[in-house]
Amino acid sequence: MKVDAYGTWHCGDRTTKVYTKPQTQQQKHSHNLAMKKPIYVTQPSLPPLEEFIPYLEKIWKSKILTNNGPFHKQLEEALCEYLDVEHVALFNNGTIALITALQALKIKGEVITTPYSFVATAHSLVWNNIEPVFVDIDPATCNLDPERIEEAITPRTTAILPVHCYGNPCNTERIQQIANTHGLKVIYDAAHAFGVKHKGESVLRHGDLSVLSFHATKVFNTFEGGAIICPNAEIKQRIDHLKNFGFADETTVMETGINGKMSEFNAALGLLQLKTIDNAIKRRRQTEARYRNALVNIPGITLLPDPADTIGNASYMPIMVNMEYPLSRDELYQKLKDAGINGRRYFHPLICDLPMYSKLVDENRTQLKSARTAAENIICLPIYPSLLNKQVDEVADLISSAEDSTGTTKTF
Ligand code: T4K
Repeated sequence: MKVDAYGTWHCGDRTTKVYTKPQTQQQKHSHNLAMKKPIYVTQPSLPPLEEFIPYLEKIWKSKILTNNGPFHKQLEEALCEYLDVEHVALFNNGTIALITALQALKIKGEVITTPYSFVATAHSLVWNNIEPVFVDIDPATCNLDPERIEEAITPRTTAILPVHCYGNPCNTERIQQIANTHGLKVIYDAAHAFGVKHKGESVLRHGDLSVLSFHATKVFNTFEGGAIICPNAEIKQRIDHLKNFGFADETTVMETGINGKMSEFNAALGLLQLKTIDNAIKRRRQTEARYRNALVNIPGITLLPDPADTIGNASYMPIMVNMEYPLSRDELYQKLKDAGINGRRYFHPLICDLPMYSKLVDENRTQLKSARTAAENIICLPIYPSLLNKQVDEVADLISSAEDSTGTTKTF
């Protein structure tokens, strides 16, 4: 007899909802698991529904649903202030924002980027007919290793597209130096870096443009959404045209734009989310500290170093499972899953190993050793504001009491 995640008992080809009191230890364990709600890698923060209703009433009354409406304008202003940046252009998601950022700077040819990211980073290049050139990461940050960039530059290289992976700031100074030397643009994929400060200033102030994601799984969410952070009014204007089909006014189409606009619904939600974002990030950071404290001394588990001079957003909780750990990464991932804890292997597989990219990688030209090691060892543990301390402890306890292949339980 088996119990599924919804508490339904399956016996042979019969399925029944009849409750039978669990007798054996094994049955009790299965029963507890079935009764328990799974813990996901993340869970979106949402405001109380009643607080959203007045915003919806305003939308219903005005009938302005999109196209740079009042909530859209307010959110752009509020985000400039909150993020301490000059200009924000809102988008319907981070991927379209990335595609548009590349268009706005007329990037062509080859772009140097990281294979250790979500697929949208490289996809945004291919959607612009640009060839991604994958360069290895620094294992301490999981970000593009600046010391490997120059060897990948060719006459066709026009830009660098680094990712602030897990919200860890890239080495922005070194990347800018390289870009200046070789006349390259820099666009940061800052999908994970909402609110991150480095050396006292927003990490979003670096490069020519930075791109945020406000997807449901992100630190700051508008259900779906994204933004481009622009350093000046001219580029913001160009991006505003591009995200609205290229329209500059009723009859003038400046270029072949796209529909990347954020709706009033999402913008209104964003305004409400901003009210609680400081507390949400504070709570994430507390959870990260609790995990770090519980996991720091477990042989075979490595935590990424806390980045220097940084106020992070604890958007992800990556751990590396090394050779000394009694279980492989995938065995630990499965052990957590069996206990209803859904970690994720962000970012495995590497983008360069996906079928549409694998032909592009010439390992003789660019070794991706650190990226491969990270992709083979990583698990991102659940982290989100409503995750309880006791749930964090449960995850940490499961990791610290590992069984090796002989079945012996080791408690560290
Ligand atoms: N660049 C980078 C570096 C990125 O990480 C991303 C997105 C982008 C660019 C593109 O930005 P967007 O175009 O998405 O704005 C998720 C997200 O879909 C994706 O936005 C994110 N990165 C990526 C890292 O993670 P999945 O396939 O892992 O999502 P999913 O649906 O499996 O969600 C993970 C868990 O979150 C679920 O198990 C449960 C929970 N969840 C998820 C959703 C969608 C909820 O509780 N509620 C929800 O509505 O990709």
